[in-house]
Amino acid sequence: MKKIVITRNINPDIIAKLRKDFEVAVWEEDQKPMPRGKFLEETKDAHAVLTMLSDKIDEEFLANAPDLKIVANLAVGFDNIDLEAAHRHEVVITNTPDVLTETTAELAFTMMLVSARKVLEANKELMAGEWSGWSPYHMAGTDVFGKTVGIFGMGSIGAAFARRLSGFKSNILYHNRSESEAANALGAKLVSFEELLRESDFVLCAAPLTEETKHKFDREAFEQMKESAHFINIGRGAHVVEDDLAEAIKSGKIAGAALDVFENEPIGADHPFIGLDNMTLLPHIGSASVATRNNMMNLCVNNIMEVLNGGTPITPVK
Ligand code: 8YV
Repeated sequence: MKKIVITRNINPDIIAKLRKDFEVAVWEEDQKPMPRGKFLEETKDAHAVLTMLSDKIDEEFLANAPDLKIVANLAVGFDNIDLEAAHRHEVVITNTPDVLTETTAELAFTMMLVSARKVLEANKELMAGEWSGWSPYHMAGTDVFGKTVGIFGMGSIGAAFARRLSGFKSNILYHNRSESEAANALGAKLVSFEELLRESDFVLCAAPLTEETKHKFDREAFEQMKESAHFINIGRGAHVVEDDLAEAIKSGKIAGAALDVFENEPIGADHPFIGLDNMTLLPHIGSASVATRNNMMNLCVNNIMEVLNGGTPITPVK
């Protein structure tokens, strides 16, 4: 019987269909990734693995699993995977595009509004019993309506975010490797990275992490942004030099930041962002609606079944 290793405790109803024809080993400890040693041990004789971003798919892992046919990554991003090594070992890699687009764009939009309107500070004050009364500028934030919004990375999530701006009479700028027809159709304008930083009231990072985009948002970038601007990141933490962002927030170089991703997750109490004002920090929940997570899991399972049954993967990463 072919063996499938699943590195997180995912919905048992969704993996039930795998159990009919395959041996399935699931790491059942919630919220804790399968330790590397256990992962290598468990996957030695595996034919498929269902992985998360926290699982490194590298030469060591691939050389250790000679029967492996497919790695189904439960994410649209695949920066945890050495694609070249996977191709060398003739292992199919799949991801979960499209099914999470709207959910992730929705969170990005929420983060922008929350940051602009000081929603977290206002809620915190009230919950602490510290609301002393009305005053004209109490918790007065900034409007999103009518502002310039810059999107770094105009893939499907960037485009879904841009679509949501249509009710806000926004001026939309974007920076991308290539022109996006979907963005152009919304009236968005392709600009240089510098123009995006200079002109935008809100800057959203929705790009995949690559060598070119790593640490793109550094001190120099934050210095070019408006002092009234907000930075939103639902891409990857490593797009940002985190100490530089902490400094930009502390010194008022930018007005606020809303982040769903961090360079080393999970972050703890000693992280430079903890305790800073004007920061909306979320624990990587971009695609976390129940329906979307189920769709992502189903897509991984279907990819695995296709490949192990000799078919064609549904969403291969080329
Ligand atoms: C995943 C994500 O839920 O899809 C991605 O790339 O970052 C999230 O949607 C998370 O990475 C878990 O693997």
